[in-house]
Formats: sequence, structure tokens, C-alpha cells
Amino acid sequence: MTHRAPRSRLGAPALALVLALGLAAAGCGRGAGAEPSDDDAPALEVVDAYLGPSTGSSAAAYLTLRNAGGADTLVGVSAAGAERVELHRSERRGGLDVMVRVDELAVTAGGVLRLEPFGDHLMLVGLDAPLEPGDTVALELSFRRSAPLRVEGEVLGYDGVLARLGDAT
Ligand SMILES: [Cu+2]
Repeated sequence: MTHRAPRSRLGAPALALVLALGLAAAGCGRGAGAEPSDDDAPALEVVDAYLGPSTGSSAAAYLTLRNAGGADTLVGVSAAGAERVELHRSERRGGLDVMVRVDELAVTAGGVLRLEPFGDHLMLVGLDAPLEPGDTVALELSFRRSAPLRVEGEVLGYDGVLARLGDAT
């Protein structure tokens, strides 16, 4: 991971990502420049969880997982008021952007897993009731190594979701 960004060629979103990655690496240990290795204990933190408004009985959820420690894997998510939560990966296949349901998403040592619009994301399926801007939803994330993490996500309108793209949170 490089901390030197060629500023002239990077737009704001790319620069924000570089900064976020730098912060994660800086928080990883006491020793300067000590990168966590895969076998170190993971040190996960969820920041900025939010959802889009529901369409039908489903809704997309987004969050950022920062890992200041060793490698881990997100193996499942549950949400209050939803029958289940699927992990979706966005991939480009034959010139088309498609969503692929996956069983797990990797969180690399010292890395950041971003679940964001047009990228990998969560999908709440089988909602009890429609989700509208201002609602909050309790999510629980399960990992292969770490204890489960609970987080509250706020439901945003579509404009609010799009405004998060490129945010350096
Ligand atoms: Cu999806």
C-alpha cells in the first residue's frame, strides 16, 4: 500500500479512498510501519452504515469495515425486520455490471471492506414493512474469526445514498 498519492491525477473519490486506507494502516499497531499479518487477531470496526429505501420487500444496505488487525471474513448478516440478508458482489461480465450472490466477503489484514452503491453491498430480503428515509435498522454482522458486530444503519433517500459515493468517512 502506498501513501503517496499522485494528486494531480486523482479525483476526490480516489483520494478519499487513499486517505481512508492510510488511516486504517496507521491505526494498526504501536510500531511505526508495522503492517498486520493475516494471522494477527482481527480488529474490526464498522463505520457509516446506511440503507437505501426499500423497493418491494427488499432494500440495499451499505457500510465500511475497517480492519486494523489480521485477516477475517464476513460470513453472514442479519437485520431486524428482514427475513434474510444476502451478500452481493458487483462484477463486470461480458460488458455488463451484474450482481452475484456470494457466501462471504474477505476483509484483508489492515484493509478496508467497502460496501457501497454500485459495488459490493448487502441486500435485505423479505422485509416486514417498507423502509423509509429516517428509519433505522439494526444489523448484526458475523465473522469467521471475530465476535459479531452490531450496528445501526439509517435509511436514506436515493439522493442521500448517491451523495455518500466518494465520501471520505
Ligand atoms: Cu444486489
